[in-house]
Amino acid sequence: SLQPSISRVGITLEAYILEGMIGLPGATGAFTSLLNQIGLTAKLITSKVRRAGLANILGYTGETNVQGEQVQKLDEVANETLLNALGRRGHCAAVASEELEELRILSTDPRARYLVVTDPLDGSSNIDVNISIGTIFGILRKAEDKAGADISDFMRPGHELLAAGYILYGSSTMLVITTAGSGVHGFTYDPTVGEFFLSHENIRIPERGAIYSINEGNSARWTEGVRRWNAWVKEEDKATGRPYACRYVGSLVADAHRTLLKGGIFAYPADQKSKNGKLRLLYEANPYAFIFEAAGGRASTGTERILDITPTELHQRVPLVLGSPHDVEIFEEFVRGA
Ligand code: AHM
Ligand code: MG
Repeated sequence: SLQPSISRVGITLEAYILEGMIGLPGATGAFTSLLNQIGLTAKLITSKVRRAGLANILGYTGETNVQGEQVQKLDEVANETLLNALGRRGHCAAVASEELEELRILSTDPRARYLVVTDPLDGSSNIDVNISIGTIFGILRKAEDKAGADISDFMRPGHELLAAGYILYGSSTMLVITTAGSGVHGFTYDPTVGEFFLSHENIRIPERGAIYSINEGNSARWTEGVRRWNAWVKEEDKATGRPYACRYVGSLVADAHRTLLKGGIFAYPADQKSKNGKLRLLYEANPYAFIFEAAGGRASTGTERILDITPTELHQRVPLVLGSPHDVEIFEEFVRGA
């Protein structure tokens, strides 16, 4: 008999959101609208990132262009693009951005219930060398009905996130997103039609992997536990698939994306110089921890679950270990000295 055509090909991000495949049970139109604004932001920033190399030539960005105009850096452009898009519909009360010293209030309407945390353009050291960069975001709900928001509204542990995702400007642009309980889904951008199409439905991280990702240049400053773990991944042992391969782009969005799809481990631990690690709890660690757990992976500081940490400052740093459950477990064992 003929099978009806229930095609998973050609589903756009918008359609997926509209069908409630990503969203919240009983969600209001406001949340859906916010997700759509993020989809729009992804298109707007990608068009800017894709012209980055032309910036100085064409005068889009840079320091001072040939016309002598003051021009902006790409990370500032991404930040403004995102703030404008999120501010347009009025559902987002405030944004905490890695690019901004202070919170940015977008709406003082008490009905604006959502808060966004973001690193608008992560991997800044890779911008000038044409290597993958990305945008990271998370959405929280304001606990109280009040006009605007203040820093205390953002001091929520990551397990309270309603949604998290990232946009990777790689050889293609991809948007990966999860809303509480809906699984992790990836969409690939087709620039010829200007749409994100579902390409990776229900991403699950492998139980264990064979790749480790860490800035090994810092090894002299690591703790003993991290050094012993590092020696372990490089040891020869057929039974446990070692030595692991080493891959380190230096853009979290790229390193985490590879880890999510292929399994293994990414770590930016604390060291003698960076006592709390380098990455930011609100903008980087929490969104990724939320995504990795939703995909069956784990996210840890090495000693505790990232999503359980209650932040005390906006720009707080945290040691970050992301990956396959088995690989994060092994890292933790070495840190414990087991
Ligand atoms: P940024 O927010 O200034 O771009 O820095 C964050 C980046 C991450 O993308 C990446 O994981 C890390 O810094 C790399 O740091 P390092 O160059 O110390 O290895
Ligand atoms: Mg960053």
